[in-house]
Amino acid sequence: MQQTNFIDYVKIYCRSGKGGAGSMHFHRAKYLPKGGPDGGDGGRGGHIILRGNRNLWTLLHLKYQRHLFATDGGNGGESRSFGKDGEDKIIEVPLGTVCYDGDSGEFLAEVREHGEDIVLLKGGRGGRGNWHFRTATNQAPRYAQPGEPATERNIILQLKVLADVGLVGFPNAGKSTLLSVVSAAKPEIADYPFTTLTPQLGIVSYRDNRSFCMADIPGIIEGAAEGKGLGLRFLRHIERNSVLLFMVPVSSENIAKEYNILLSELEKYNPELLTKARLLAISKCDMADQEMLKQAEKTMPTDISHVFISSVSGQGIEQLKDMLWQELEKEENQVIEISHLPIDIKKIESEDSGAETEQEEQHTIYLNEVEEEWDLSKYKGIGWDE
Ligand SMILES: Nc1nc2c(ncn2[C@@H]2O[C@H](COP(=O)(O)OP(=O)(O)OP(=O)(O)O)[C@@H](O)[C@H]2O)c(=O)[nH]1
Ligand SMILES: [Mg+2]
Repeated sequence: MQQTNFIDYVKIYCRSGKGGAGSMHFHRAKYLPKGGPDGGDGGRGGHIILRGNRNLWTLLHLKYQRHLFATDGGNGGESRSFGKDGEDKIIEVPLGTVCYDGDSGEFLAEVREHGEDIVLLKGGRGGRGNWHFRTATNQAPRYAQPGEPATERNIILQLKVLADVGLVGFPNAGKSTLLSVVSAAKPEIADYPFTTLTPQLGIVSYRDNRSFCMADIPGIIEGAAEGKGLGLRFLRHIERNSVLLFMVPVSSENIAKEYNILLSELEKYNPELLTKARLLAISKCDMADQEMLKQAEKTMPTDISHVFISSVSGQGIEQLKDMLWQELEKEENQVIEISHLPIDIKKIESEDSGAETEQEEQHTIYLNEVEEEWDLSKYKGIGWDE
């Protein structure tokens, strides 16, 4: 069983600092009976700030920090001295982190750049001291403003990995194997479905020192949108990819059908996913005979360019890289804007909280579920790795 430190979901309770109170004070000095008001202003409470950090890859460092508080502003003092500003609480997050309201699921913010600061919760303003309120008719105001209260909020941070190419396919389609062949990543590979339980990233080096990033996500099955298999929550990791690489094994009886099932699952998750550039790789071609190839050609979808590959023999891999690079170079694929739909808190909590502790148990449940309705024999590898 794969142990993972890949945390892509955390829920945190945040509270900003409250503003310090303004001071009500009168100047006092020897031989100066009425020194006048001199109460200073209170300091601002600390903000809660999200900051992008390109050296982080997961939200692991936040997993055990369920409460984050900024400090309060100091109170104003005599002689017009200001209170100290509260200390901001900075939450460092990997690029591609999206922040939602923890109670309503509403989208709040997204961190995309290194060093980018987003103020999630503002600290309360400090109150003004009585020095501010002196006027010609009221030269000795006996009041000062209190500081503004703190604000609090539950927030959900979700990581949506930033990769160029995302792999989409049924379990056992050979996604992880492809990633292991084109990059230095070492994902787990096995001939049973749902080997990959968390997204994996690899850097694919291309000609002339160029490279791009590829994301391997867990397999998708029909009904994933309703929670079958590992569900669709991992699809958030391909939301920002420029190109989607679909993978269907050559042994599949009907390639177009499998491809369309995958497409419709993506659409159910977020229709905008279908606006991305797509390529289709027919995998495991080393085990194809003439008849299989003929059948594959017959059932090939017509609206997508395809390439026959084999991660074992290396067939078509260079061509695939060329095709991916061409798509990545296209201007229209460069800027990836996607609207982040609000999340369904109830659904996600049942999925995500369980994922950490009961992962193993769920895995077996999924397998059982799948075995009932699936003929797995056609997905078995040919055992070259034995
Ligand atoms: N013959 C052959 N077998 C392959 C090829 N690529 C993958 N396999 C086998 O197919 C099986 C599944 O491969 P994986 O890479 O784990 O598949 P996956 O798509 O990542 O599967 P999940 O992580 O479960 O979604 C393994 O037994 C691989 O050895 C290939 O090009 N040729
Ligand atoms: Mg895999």
